[in-house]
Amino acid sequence: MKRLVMAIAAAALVTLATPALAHTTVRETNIAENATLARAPATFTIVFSGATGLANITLTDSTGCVVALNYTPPRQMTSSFAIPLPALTPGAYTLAWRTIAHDGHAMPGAVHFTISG
Ligand SMILES: [Cu+2]
Repeated sequence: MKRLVMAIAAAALVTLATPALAHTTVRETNIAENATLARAPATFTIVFSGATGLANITLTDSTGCVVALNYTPPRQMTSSFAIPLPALTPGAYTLAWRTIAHDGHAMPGAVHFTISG
């Protein structure tokens, strides 16, 4: 009986640990958080710690207006994404995304930056 209890406890621990393992973290972006840039790079690249789904990514300006991106996330999970950026006028911008982990959980992320012009 004691062995069974321990087996159940071990299984519970594995279950608890799984969500963190299933999630990925941002390893690298080519625009640093709060960066000030003379002009937008042609492409925003983001690398995750492992394969993840990208549900969506949006670019908004300082007034909250959406700046159209000519990009459709791939259907399959992958660890790096390259999103073409349009030319941007000076101002503050936010790139916000939502990834989907292997366990189906959505994870938000964002990078804020300024185009100084
Ligand atoms: Cu999860």
